[in-house]
Amino acid sequence: MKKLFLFCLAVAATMTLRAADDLSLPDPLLTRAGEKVTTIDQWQKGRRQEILELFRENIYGRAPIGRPDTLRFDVKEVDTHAMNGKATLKRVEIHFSGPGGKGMISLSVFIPNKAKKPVPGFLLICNQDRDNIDPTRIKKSPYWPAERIVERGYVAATFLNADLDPDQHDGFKNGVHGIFDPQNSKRSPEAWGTIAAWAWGASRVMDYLETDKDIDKIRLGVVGHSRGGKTTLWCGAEDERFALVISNNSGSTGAALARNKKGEQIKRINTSFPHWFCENYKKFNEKENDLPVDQHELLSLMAPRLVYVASATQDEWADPKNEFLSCVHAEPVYRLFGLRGVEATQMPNPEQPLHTGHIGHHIRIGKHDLTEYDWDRFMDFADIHWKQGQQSPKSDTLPTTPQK
Ligand code: GTR
Repeated sequence: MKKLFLFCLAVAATMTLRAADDLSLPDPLLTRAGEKVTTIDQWQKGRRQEILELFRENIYGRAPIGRPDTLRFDVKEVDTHAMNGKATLKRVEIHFSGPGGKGMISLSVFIPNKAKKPVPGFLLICNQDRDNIDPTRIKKSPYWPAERIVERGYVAATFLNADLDPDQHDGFKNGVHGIFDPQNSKRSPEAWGTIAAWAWGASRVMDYLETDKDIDKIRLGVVGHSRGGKTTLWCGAEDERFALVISNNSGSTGAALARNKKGEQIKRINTSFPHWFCENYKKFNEKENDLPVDQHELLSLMAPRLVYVASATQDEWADPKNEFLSCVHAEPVYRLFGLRGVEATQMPNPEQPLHTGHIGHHIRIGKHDLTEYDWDRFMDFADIHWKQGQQSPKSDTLPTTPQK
């Protein structure tokens, strides 16, 4: 049985490499100097840093600061009877300041009362309007089904991306760019864009979450849809405290490979949203093959943590096929850790999730959106990998523990 499994892995590896060659994808396990990465140590200390730097320099930009010394948490409200007594709601203000002024993230967290503490959970980076994340729960939205998340035994936390940086091209004056960017000097072509600013915000929220004794800081997922999904991937690459990184319908410069991409391409995204990425990214307009990285390498930066890519059948702008191929081509890095990746080389059928490996995937029937179906699949995946067997994979699927 074990021999058969190893044989299948070897065949899959060959197929993956062949497909990678066809697309001229950079090999995540080959350094710029042409050295093959064969050990975890070489990956962690060398190649991982090299890839991360390439993404900073060419795509998302470089944040000028990590955790500011001025960071301060102010717990404004603790309501132990939220959701008809099913949850405790905490509303926390996360304050910071820099040379250009002050900022604040407003965080809402629901912790299931019945669950054993500390409780694992999900942090949504909300890029829709405030009504989708109403902490009073007068307004409810499938975009953030907080009741459902709590019912399934998880923490539901969220904040608004606009708290960090409004989604407009204002020359990087407002939001955290204005607060932390070097004053009176010309902006570097590697300076952080808006996606990186939102990702930085999720890390500041993590700074709070890891201090809360009710929350299981080693089992926290970060979730985002579309531009929010691009943000979660960049956040998970920069901040290894997130144990699970979920990108929903993230498409261009999210989960989807840039090379040979259908729908939105680099020139288009840089034209419609000139503030999302660093200035250097514009060099790759209509030149996706010149990029020294591709998005499968962004996924590979999550290894050995869990990563999840969700697509939708009608979301052609995002390109579900290239989102899936990214998962396939990130897999060699997971195998270096002795872990399974997405475990498929052919596009799966709609609503047939791939959950047994460390790279999760599903394609929902429908349009570009974040729905309760998606959330339920994210929680199924977390159940399998975090709660070990409460909703275990079917007996004919393979275990998820590392292979020796
Ligand atoms: C689109 C954009 C996509 C995606 C989407 C969204 O207009 O082209 O890259 O991010 O917005 O965030 O909803």
